[in-house]
Amino acid sequence: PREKQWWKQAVIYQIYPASFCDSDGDGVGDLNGITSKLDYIADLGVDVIWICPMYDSPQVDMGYDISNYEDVYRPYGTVQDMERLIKETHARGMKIMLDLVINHTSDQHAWFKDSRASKDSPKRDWYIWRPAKYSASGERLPPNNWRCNFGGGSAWEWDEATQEYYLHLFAVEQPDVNWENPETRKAIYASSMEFWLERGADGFRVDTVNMYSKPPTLPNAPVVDPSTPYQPAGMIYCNGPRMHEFLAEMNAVLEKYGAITVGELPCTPDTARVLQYVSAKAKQLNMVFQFDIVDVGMGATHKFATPPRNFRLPDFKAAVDLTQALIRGTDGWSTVFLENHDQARSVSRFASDVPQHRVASARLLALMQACLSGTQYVYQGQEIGMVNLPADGSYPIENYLDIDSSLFYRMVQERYGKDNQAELDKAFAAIQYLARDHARVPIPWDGKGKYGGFSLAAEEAGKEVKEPWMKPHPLAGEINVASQLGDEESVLAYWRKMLKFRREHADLLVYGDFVDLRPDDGDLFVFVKVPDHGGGGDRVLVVLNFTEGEKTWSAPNAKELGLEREPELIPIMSTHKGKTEVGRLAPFEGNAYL
Ligand code: TEU
Repeated sequence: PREKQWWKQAVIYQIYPASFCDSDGDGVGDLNGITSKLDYIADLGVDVIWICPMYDSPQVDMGYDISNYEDVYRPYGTVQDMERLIKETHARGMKIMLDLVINHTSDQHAWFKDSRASKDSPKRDWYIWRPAKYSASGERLPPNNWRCNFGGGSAWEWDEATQEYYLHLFAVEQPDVNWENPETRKAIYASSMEFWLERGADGFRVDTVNMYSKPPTLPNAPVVDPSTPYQPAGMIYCNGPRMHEFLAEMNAVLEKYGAITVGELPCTPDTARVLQYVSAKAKQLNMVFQFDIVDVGMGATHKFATPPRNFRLPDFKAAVDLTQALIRGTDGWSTVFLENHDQARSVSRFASDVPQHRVASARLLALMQACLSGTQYVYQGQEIGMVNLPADGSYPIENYLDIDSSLFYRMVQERYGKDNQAELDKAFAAIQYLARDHARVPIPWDGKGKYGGFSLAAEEAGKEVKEPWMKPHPLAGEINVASQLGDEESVLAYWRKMLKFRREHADLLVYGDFVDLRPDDGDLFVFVKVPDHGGGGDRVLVVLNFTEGEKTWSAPNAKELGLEREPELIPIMSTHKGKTEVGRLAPFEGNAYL
């Protein structure tokens, strides 16, 4: 049987500091705001919190551009506030993970300032500098055709002063660190990891963990989009030759503290490759985030090059199957998540956010996730069923602030002209569907408070409260924490129930094997969880209706379920109250049977 570990059955709750809770009324979330909500989080049934970057940063990419690992972004608080948050988290029996962003730093980090100062700077080699190439006609060109991850431009930026290009896989202001340099690696471990482990952090969510080692020749990416010189190159720069050596080195540090890790693995669809990071034997990472599920419906050449809801349920199910397969017959481990700070809201993406269906949809997805194997992650606001920003004009494009959305929109304006309404509408539709902004709106703590109660404590203390850094959700009056807290029928109550249900049936729900019984069904998701040792014993059957219509279904027989006798199908959980009938499903209804 599969090896049990506390972190495998843990529920991890992700917090985005800027948007979680504003304790002082300045319109920006802060660490003391997080501390003030720890009881709320613990009550949900959470074991670990993960805080997105709270380090000092110019905030070009909301803190994923770090200018000092050893300090806190002042509007969020101080190192002392962080120490208090760690202490208070531990006092409630929870653990705390921080975000480890070490593929790149901010261009305002002292290391990069040194590096760019001159070609002879002792830190020149701490980043990735290359000379220009020249075309036959003498035009200056970047070293290769890689596109950066935001907008549509080159991954190389020309530095006028020292006449070389530097690599930035993300924003221009996020230069990639040169991991080939051992001195740089040592400095990274000390500054970003040990500094916080010494202060009580229990682990890290490791940003873009498979990008540290670049292929030495920096080869061109194949041309998939002939309309531009810059091509998506993730398949080239991810999973480079020295990745596992670097991770082993990092682990020597992490192990001293018993720290746990979850690493982001974009551009890695191959299960065998993923296992090299997350098999227990490999000792690289405890957990990984695969992108297969959250990439469903995204454009092939560019994330936003897609019309809304551009996928069929079987695509979604195949992606779920792929991530669940990670633990099938292996010593690897999986994660369960549909949301994070980079994703639009799951109810809007994978089910339905229209008023008559959104509560059922949120419950349906909660039930589904509770029944999938791996460590469960919940992103702030997911537990109250938050949905995407509306497309009805109440949240215009100017309100979208994320660099990913705004650079894309600007690229479309530049390419097609600011008066090409058809192209602009298409771009906005994609943003309304997939933008990271949907996850970054201030949490509505109380629909009756100002700005959705984002700064409620300050407001109640009679302070003047500023408008939040990002415009509040227009539906804050309808979807907020306060109105769900006392309501047993709320999405919040349902999530709490789901996390408990998951714990009670952990052998099957957390550790069991997943089998999709009807992979081609375009309307229903029907799967079974079987004991991981493959032998006899209970199974959990899960039936989920992903449509707006009523559906009928026939129960799988003993053979399909791997049982000797026909199953009795005892209902153990439903999205709909008092539901026991087998064979009929209301819109977005889901049921689990033993
Ligand atoms: O994201 C890494 C990532 O690989 C991308 O999928 C990113 O989400 C995508 O380009 C956006 O469309 C991580 C962080 O989670 C993200 O917030 C940061 O912006 C990024 O790294 C750079 O640090």
